Order: sequence, then C-alpha cells, then structure tokens
Amino acid sequence: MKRKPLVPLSQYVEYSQDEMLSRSREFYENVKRRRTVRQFSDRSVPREIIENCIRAAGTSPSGANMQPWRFVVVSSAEMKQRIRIEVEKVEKEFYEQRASQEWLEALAPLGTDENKSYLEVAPYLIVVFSVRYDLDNERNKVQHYYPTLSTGIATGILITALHNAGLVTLTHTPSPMGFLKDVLNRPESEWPFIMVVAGYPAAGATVPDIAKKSLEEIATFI
Ligand code: IYR
Repeated sequence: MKRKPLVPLSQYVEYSQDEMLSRSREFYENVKRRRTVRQFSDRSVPREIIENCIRAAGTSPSGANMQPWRFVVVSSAEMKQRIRIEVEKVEKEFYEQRASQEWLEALAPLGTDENKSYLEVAPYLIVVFSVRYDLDNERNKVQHYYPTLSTGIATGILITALHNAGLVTLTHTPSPMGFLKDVLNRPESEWPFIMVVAGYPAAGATVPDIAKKSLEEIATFI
C-alpha cells in the first residue's frame, strides 16, 4: 500500500503553561471522582450520549490505525436477560470452583459474588469486542496488529468519556467470555474483550471504601 499524503497538524491546540497546569489539574480532579459502581438505576439515558462516548473511544490510537474494536450496545430487556443468565452461569462456577483462594481473598474487599442482577437494571451493556482481522472487498483477510492492546486503550477512553458525561460504569469481565460471541452473533474475527455496564447509579448506591495508589507508588522519574 502507498504512503498516505501528509497534511498539517491542524487540530493541535497549544495552551500556555499556566493553562496546561490548570487543565491537567482539572482533568485529574474530574477523573478521580470515577468509581466502579455495581448498583444501577433503571433510569433511561439518551442513546446519543452513548453514541458520543463510543465516538470518543473510536479516536483511540491503534496498531497500524486498524481500529480493531467493535462496540455492541445492548439495551433490549430480552437480550440483557439472556446475557445475565449466561454471565451468572460462568460466575457461579468461578466463585464456587475456578477461583483460587488467593483470588477470592483479593476480591473480598469488593464484595462481589455471582449475582449480576444489575445487568438487567442498567440501561446499557456495552460489549466490547476486539477484532482480529477485517475482510476487504474481495473477502481477503486484512490482519490487525495489537488488537487486544488497542481495544484496551479504546475501552479506557470509553470509560472516561462515560464518566465525563455523568454516567457511572462497571467494567465487567465474565470469564470465560466466549458465550458473548454466540449470544450476540458476532463473526469469527471478533473476540469478546470486556463488558462496560453504563447508566445512572441507583439512589443511595454504595461503593467499597478503597483508594488509589499515590503518584510515588505508581511513577518513577529518571
Ligand atoms: N468476574 C467476576 C470476578 C471478578 C474478578 C475481578 I479481577 C474483579 O476485579 C472483580 C470481579 C465478577 O464479575 O464477579
């Protein structure tokens, strides 16, 4: 394939250093209020908000700009119920058999269990797939690069965009997740990556009293 023509970086905006400082602080103040929530309200959320957040996720960098992601937005009560039933099957097995004692102990502070009733309450389940290859017009496979990594970055942007819009999310990873491919009828090229549950929090929702590591614990400057 030929190299694309280069165009000026017209989108870039330079701020003064004072502005950069206040923008970086304000962004941090905003994102640090994000909490993973497991108690949702059934209040509806306009679809356009979800669309815009997915548009934001779609701006993510990706290997060779292949954009190897697919966001399947589930809002039908029937499909949410099917997903809940399948999720609870795998989660029951996880909590009762597959999880090691160490894993269960790591999860204990979060108070999670196999009951996933919120999957039927929240207005949206955004099931994120990572796409291994596309098919061109002649149905030849076009390989994607770093699909999992790229989809992870896009999911981070999605979660941040949903939080910024004023919604709460739960990043949910039922394991094994293969059933999502069948239930949602996705092609062979797509692999379930994560499920992002999104909506308003339930009135009086509670979250575990846990904290994030400090800068010193997560960063090394050399
Ligand atoms: N998927 C299970 C277990 C679980 C695993 C991790 I790692 C978490 O951070 C939270 C839960 C569940 O959703 O309950």
